Amino acid sequence: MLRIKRGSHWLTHTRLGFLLLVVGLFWLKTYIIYQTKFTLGATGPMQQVLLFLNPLPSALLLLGAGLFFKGRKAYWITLIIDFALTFWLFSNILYYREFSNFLSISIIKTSGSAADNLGKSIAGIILPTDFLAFADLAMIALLLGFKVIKLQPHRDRFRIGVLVEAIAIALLGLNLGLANNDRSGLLTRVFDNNYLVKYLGINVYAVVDGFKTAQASAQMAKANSSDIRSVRRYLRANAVAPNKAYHGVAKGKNVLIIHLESFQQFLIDYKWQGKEVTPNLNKLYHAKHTLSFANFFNQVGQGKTSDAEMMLENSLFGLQSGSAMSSYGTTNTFQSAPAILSQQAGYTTAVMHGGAGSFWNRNNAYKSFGYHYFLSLDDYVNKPNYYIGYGLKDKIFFKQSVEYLERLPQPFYLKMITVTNHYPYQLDLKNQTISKTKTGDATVDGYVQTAHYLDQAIGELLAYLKRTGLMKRTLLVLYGDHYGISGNHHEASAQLLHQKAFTDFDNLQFQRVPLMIHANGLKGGIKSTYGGEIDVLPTLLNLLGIRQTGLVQFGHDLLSHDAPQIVAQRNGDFITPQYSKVVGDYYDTKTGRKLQNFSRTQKKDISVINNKVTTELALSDRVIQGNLLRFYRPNWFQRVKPADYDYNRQVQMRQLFAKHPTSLYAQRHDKSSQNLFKTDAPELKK
Ligand code: GP9
Ligand code: MN
Repeated sequence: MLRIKRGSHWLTHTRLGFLLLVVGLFWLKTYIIYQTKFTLGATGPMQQVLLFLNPLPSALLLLGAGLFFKGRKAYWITLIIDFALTFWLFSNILYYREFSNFLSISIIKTSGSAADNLGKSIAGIILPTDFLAFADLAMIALLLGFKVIKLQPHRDRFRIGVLVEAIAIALLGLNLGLANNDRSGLLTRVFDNNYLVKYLGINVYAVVDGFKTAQASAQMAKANSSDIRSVRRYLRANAVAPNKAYHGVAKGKNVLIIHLESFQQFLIDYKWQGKEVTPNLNKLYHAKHTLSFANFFNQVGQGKTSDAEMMLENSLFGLQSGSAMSSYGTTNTFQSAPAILSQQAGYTTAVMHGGAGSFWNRNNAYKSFGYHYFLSLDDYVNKPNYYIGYGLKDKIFFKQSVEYLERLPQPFYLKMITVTNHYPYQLDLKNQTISKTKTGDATVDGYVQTAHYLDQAIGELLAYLKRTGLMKRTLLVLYGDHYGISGNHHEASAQLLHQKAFTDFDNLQFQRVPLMIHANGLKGGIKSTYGGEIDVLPTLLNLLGIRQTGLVQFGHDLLSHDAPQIVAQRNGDFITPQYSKVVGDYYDTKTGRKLQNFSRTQKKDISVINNKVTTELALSDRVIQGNLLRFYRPNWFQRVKPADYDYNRQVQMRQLFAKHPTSLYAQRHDKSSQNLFKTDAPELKK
C-alpha cells in the first residue's frame, strides 16, 4: 500500500514521474488506436510484439526532450509535443478511414487535395470515439489543473535526460532490428505504408516518409544519364510484342477517353432492386465492337485520380507516397500520350473537367504532358445547383463541353473527366432515380445512386456522338480510375456482392475497374487477359498505329499474345491469373484459397513475380524521382516545352474559336451541334 502511495507520489511530484506518466498514457492509447482504428493485420507473435512495442521508443525520445528544460517550460514542452503527436495520430485516423493509408508529407505539402478530400467529408466520417485520442491529454490537463500533479521546479541532472534519451534510442534500435529481421528490406523494398506503421509505428513512419521525400529530391540532383540507360535495358529485355492484327485498326480516328470516376467493375451488369444500375455502360460493355476487359485493375496509390492519369498518359506508375502529378508534374520532362499523338499524327489534344483546374496540379502537369487545351471549371457556367462535391454534375458538364468539343480540330485526343460519382456519393433529390442500397453504411449506400447518374450522363453523351456522326470517327476509351468503395467497408461490400464475408483477398479482386475500347468496326469481345492501367497507353498506341519505338513505358499491349498478365499494385501486392498477393499473403486467384504449403514451383513462380513487380515499381519511381526523361528521348520525339502552352481563358478561347476546317462545327457549315445534345438534367429544364 505504502509502495503504491509512494509510487503515485513519485509519478505526480517529479519530472521523471510526469514524463513516464505521459509516455505511458500515450503508449497505451496509441496501441488501442492501432487495434481499433487501423487494420494493420499483425500476424504471428513477432508482429504482435512489435505492434505493441513500437509506440514506446519514439514517444520516449520525443517527449523526453522536456527533461532538458527548466521549470514550467519543461512541462509545457512535453505537453506540446504530446499534443502534436496526438494530432498526427488523430489526422491519420480520419485519413485512414477513407483511404486505407497513412498521410504522407508529400500529400500534405503538394496538393491540398488530401485536405480537400477530407475537408469535404469529415462530418460524414468522424466518429465520437475518435476524440478519445485526446483523452489522456485531457486527463493530464485536469491533473495539472487540480494540482494533483505538482511541478518539480528544479531541473534534474543533465545526465538523467541523456540516460532517458539513450534508453529511447536503444529501444528504437531494438525495434528496428527485430522488424528488419522479420521483414528484410523493410525500409528499402517495401512499398506499403501499413507495413511501416505495423513494424515501426506511426511516428517512425512519419520520419521515414519525410526522409524518403528528402531522398527523392537528392536523387533528382544525383541522377544522370546512365540511370535511364539501365532502365531502358530492363525494358528492352522485358519487351512484349504488340498484337499485329490490331495494329493501326483505329488509325486516324479521334480518341475520346472517358474517365469514369471511382467506377468499379462490379457495377457492370449489377442490379439493385431488380434495376440495372448502369444500363448504358452495360450495353457498351457487351457490344460487338467493344473490346472489354474483365480482369483489368486499377493500380493507383495515394494519388488516386492523378495516379490513374499518370499511368494512362505515360505508362509510368504513380509513387509510393503522395501524387506524382502533384510533386513532379510541373518540373519533370515527360513523353506523354498527347505529345506523341500530336507529333506523330497531328492530333489536337484537350482535357475537359468540371472541377478546379488546380486539383492534382493538373494545370501545370498537362503542360508538361503537352496538352493543347485544358478546359476546367472556370471555362464552364457554374450555378449553385450545378455543382456537387468536386465539380459540375456530369450531365451539366457534358452538355456544356459540347460547345468546346465541336470546335476541336480533328483528329482530336480528348479526355473528359467525370466527377459526380465521387466519394461521399451525394446527389440532390431531383437527380436520384434509383434508391440507395441498404447496407447501413452511409458512405457506401449512395454509390449505386451516383453511378446510375454517371451512367445516364454517359448515355446522353453517347447519343450525342451518334447524332453528330462523331461516333463513326472516334475510338472511345472508357475506364474506371480506382475503387469507389475502399477497403474499410468490408461488411457493406459483402452485402453488395451478396457474399457471406469480404476478405482482404476479396478486396484485392475488388480493385477491378472497367476498360472498354469501342469503335465502329472494331473486332470486340470480352477479354479475360489480366492487366492494369499501366497497359492502356501501349494498347492504345498500337490500335492507332502509332510508333512506340524507344518509349519508356512500363506497360504493354493488352492484346499481345505474350501479355505477361502480372498486375502490380502500388504497395507491391499483385494479381496474376494464378496468384494473388495481398498484405503479404498469397492466394490462389481462381479459388481464393490461401496458399500455405508452397510447392517448389509455386515458390519459384512467386519469387519471379515478386521480383518483377518490385523491380518495375522501383524503376518507374527512378524515372519520375530522378526526372530521367530529361536525359533521353526517342529520336523521333521532340521535347515538350511547357511554356508553349497557355491555359488562360482568353488565350484558349481565341485559339479554340478560330476557324478550324476539320472541326465538327466547320463540317456542319458553321452550325453548332449543341442542340443535338439532349439532356434530362433537371437543372437545365426551362
Ligand atoms: C477532382 C478529382 C478527384 O478533380 O478528379 O480526384 P480523386 O479524389 O478521385 O483522386
Ligand atoms: Mn478519382
